[in-house]
This record gives sequence, structure tokens and C-alpha cells, in this order.
Amino acid sequence: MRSRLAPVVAVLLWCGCTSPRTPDAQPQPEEVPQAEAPGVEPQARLPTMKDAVRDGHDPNRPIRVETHAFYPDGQPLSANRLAQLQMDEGFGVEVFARDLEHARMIAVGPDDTVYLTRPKQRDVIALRDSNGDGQADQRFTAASELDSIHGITIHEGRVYLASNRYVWRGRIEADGSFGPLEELASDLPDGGQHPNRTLAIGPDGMLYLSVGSTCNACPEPNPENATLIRAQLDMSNRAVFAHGLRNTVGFGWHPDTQELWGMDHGTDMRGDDIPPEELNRISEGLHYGWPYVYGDREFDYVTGEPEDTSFEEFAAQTEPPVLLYQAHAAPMAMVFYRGSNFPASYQGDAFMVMRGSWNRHTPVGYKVVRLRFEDGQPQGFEDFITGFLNDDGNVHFGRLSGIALDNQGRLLFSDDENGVIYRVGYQPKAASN
Ligand SMILES: [Ca+2]
Ligand SMILES: [Ca+2]
Repeated sequence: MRSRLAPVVAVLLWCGCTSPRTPDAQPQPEEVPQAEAPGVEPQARLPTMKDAVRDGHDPNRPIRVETHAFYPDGQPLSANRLAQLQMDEGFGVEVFARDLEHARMIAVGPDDTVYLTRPKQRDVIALRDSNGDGQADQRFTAASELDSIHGITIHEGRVYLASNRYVWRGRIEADGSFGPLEELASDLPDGGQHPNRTLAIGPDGMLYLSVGSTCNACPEPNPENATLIRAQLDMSNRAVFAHGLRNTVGFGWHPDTQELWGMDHGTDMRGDDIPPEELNRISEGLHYGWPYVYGDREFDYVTGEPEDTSFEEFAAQTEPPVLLYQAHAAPMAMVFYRGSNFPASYQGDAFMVMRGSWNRHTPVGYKVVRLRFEDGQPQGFEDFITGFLNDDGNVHFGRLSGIALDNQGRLLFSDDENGVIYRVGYQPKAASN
């Protein structure tokens, strides 16, 4: 048995005072450590988180953490900005719908109706392009008065919706509207810092629900927080499928292997490059490390050791990620490509949107990323659509959150700040735009 005699004290240096990037908002402060505790060594002699990880630091001694908050200035969408977007040869991006306000998760119905959840508007709206010109020209409300509505998926003619505490299911009628919503669960654990649930139906016909952590980094009293839950489609036999996932918003099954892959959001306030975002192969019963270890089972000295064990013993029981991605990029929804529009080399790759950093000196993310797979194994990430963030990193016009495929194999993705859904298609003869 080991106990934390002296919790690690991290000295937080806000570089707003020494850098041109002035924080315009404070991060969630609940675990932000006190500036200096009595007896703490001078800052200059404290190891950084990186030093501590490298050198095998005593977990009871303090370390120094330098962290930044910087929010690029959000700009509206314009024709000029749209023309700045860069993507692979042969692809084109267009605005499918705009003025959507809090545009979060997307699902596409069998008749190509695009459904969009809007947590701040507490609704799900339906969008249709009836004349095939690439822009939605019909819009109606499919569901309303759903507090913190976020997750959406469609399976065998039914829509499944998730909010902070609830899961609902409803039939999709012939006109695209939702029939009465049946309440399948009303007792999901409180979301706290991460109330934005996502859900999907697996190849095993089971419902998978991501339940994020209530906090940035803390032991979770409710065993369902910071997990992926699995249940029958009516939410019976609900059980934790995987543990130690801080907030895996985007997850999905590779179409060939049926393996489950997800991107987990790393903890904030550990520095510009710690911890990396993680691509995990998610298997039943495994623990993925949060809040005590991150990346390749590195020890999080700011969180400190678990109450009842050591870092070493804890880490040995966790599953490391398969690939890492730049810290703070903020991976959101992901989708595996299984459509007919993109070239064959894209089949079985995953696309995901990176909403973009706030907890970093130089912003990262703000783009659509392709994750290449070969023989079912992930090979690496590459940019797919960039240009939402300018070269100086001080202006953006998109914080991307949802992504889905339509029935023609085109990619749809949403920006929840400007309220836009973009549509990406492949047309080799029109590559000049
Ligand atoms: Ca249209
Ligand atoms: Ca992990």
C-alpha cells in the first residue's frame, strides 16, 4: 500500500505574462494547483513534466508545469475563406448548409436527410438537398426540447440520441420526421466537464456509448465515468466496456477487421506537448490509463499516483495507445470510409475532425485529418482539409466537431462556431475548382 503523502505540487506559469499570446479566458481551474506551497523548492530547480517522465521522478516531489491558454480569433465564413481551404487533388468542398448555430454531431438517414444535433438549441434538425445542387434547401425540426442533446446514430430505421443523462430511440418516418422518442435511459452519470455523449451501434448489434470524465484529471467515484459503455439496443444489460478513457468522442469499427478504434482527448494543463492525443484499439475490459498514465504509459506527475498502488503497478495493467497525435488538437467525431465516391485508396481509412487547441502557445488542430489503414492496421495521420486556421495561428473560421458519410460516399463535417455543414466530394475532372 502506498499513499500520497505529499501531493505533487505543480507550479503553474502562465505565459500570458511573458508571451505575446495573452490568455483571454482561464481554463477550468478545479485541479489547477496552487502557485507555491510552503517548502516547495524554487521554480528554477523543479523538474518539468518532461524531465520527470524522462528521469523517473519521485512522485511525491513537486514538478513545474508551464502551460498556455490561447484562443485564435474566430472569424465568419466568407467566399474568400472558403477558397483558402486546401485538400488532396481532385477533392472539392462546398457549403452544404449554414446559419445552423451550434452544429455538433451529424447522422445521415437512408433517404439522404442529414440530421444535426444542436445542444445549445436543444434540438435535432433535418436538412435536405431536394434539387441536388449541393446545398440544403429544406429544413425542419426533427426533435426539440432535449437538454444537452449531442450524440446521434441511425440503425435499422431508427434514430438513437444521447444527452448528458438520457438515451432515446425513435422510428424514422417516411417523411424523415422522428416518431415518438422512447426513453431508454435516464440515469447516465453526470457529465461535469464532459457532458457531450456520443453513441454508435457496433457490428455486434450492440449500442456503444462514450461517457467522458467529469473533470480534467481526477479519480472518478462513478465507475461509468471516463468509459465506453456497451448495452443492448434498448439499453438493457448495460456494462462498462472499456475504462480509463478521458473523453473518446470519436470511435468506430474498421470495416474489414471489425476492430474498435477511438481517439481519446488528453488531459489539459500539462504543457504544450503533454499529453499526446491517443488512438486506442479499444477492447473489452481493458483500462486505457487516464487519469494516472498517458501516451505510452507515461506517469502523470500532476495527477499523482493512484491512492492504492504505484505508478508502475498501475501502468502495467493499462493498455497503451497504438498511435499518438499532437497534444491539444482535440479529436472529435470520426468515421471510417466505406463509400463509393472517393478513390479506392481511401477505403477503410478513417476521417476525423480536430476541433483545435486552446491550451497551447501555438494553436494546432482546426482541420480534417485522414488516418490511413493498411491491412486493418493504422499507419499514420495526414492532413485532409486544412486552412481553417491561418498561418500565423491567430485567426480561425472553423471549430470542427461532427463528421459523417452520406449515401453517395461524400463526407459531411460540421463547424459548431459558425454553424456550418461542409460537404466534400471527389471529382477528378474538376480538380481545378
Ligand atoms: Ca439544394
Ligand atoms: Ca491512455
